[in-house]
Amino acid sequence: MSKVAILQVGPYPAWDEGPLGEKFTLHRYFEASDTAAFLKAHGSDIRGIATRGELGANKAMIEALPKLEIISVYGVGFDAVDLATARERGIRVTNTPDVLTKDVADLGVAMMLAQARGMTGAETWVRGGDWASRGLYPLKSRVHEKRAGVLGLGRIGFEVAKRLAGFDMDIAYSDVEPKTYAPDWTFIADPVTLAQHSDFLFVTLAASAATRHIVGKQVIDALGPDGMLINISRASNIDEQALLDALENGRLGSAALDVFEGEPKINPRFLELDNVLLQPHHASGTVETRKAMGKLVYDNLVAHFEGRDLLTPVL
Ligand code: 8YV
Repeated sequence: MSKVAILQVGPYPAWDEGPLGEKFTLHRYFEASDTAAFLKAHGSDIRGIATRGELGANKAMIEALPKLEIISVYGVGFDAVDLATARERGIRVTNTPDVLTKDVADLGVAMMLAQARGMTGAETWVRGGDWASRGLYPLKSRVHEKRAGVLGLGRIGFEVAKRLAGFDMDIAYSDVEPKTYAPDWTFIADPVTLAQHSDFLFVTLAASAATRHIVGKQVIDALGPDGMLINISRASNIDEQALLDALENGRLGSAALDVFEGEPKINPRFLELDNVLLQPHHASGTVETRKAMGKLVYDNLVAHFEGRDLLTPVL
């Protein structure tokens, strides 16, 4: 029996590509120089998409695949998948929740600490010889016992807040409603008020059309010249132009960012700033988590084509 054809939208580590390639015929979209011609050539056979969180599957891609049955996302975020088109066509969608939650939270907290204590600059201070020639590194502000705001207390936000509690921080959060699982933290419905009440504001919202630019000029100004914004969700949750303006003119103290509009080609204005910590969208990037994510992508595809229940369905 011939293998089911899958459109592979982005690369995976070898330990995922191996089993996927044995089980399915993989069409490697990301290696095509003319993607439209590629879809035209292979589109009529393809029954599944294996994609990554940030790459998703847009309307044009889904529409080019008349036999498409399932989209399996390597990532918890499925905002880049055109869910409306998938729903209309009865196409199933899966993601990789839970397995990455703690790694994403770990990186968010690490970014806060690294940025607050100036660790990137401190490393350069040592390596560049400034320690020996200029002496002590400039003093930074502390993190413990400060006020943290968590915008979106879902799985990842909850794990961030749990970690911040270990630093004796005063924790508040925004969400659509107060969470019964967060009795010790202050619920503040309005993001602007949350920002006013925060020294460090974490953005941990699942991105959607409704949350686009939820962190805009008002939230940024409320966080203020001594505040720090940490984004481990999606770039679309923040108005990036407003963020850049505020970082450039000191209306916002600093930022630590793992996600960017148009990544990996980020706005060059970020590179000119010394009050921002830049990370290459790697919050889920540990071997352990990526292996678990790859296994879920594979297991969901196999379950679907063997007629079994999906493990982590979105649709
Ligand atoms: C990426 C993510 O998917 O989980 C998500 O939504 O954005 C990440 O885990 C990861 O970079 C793999 O592409």
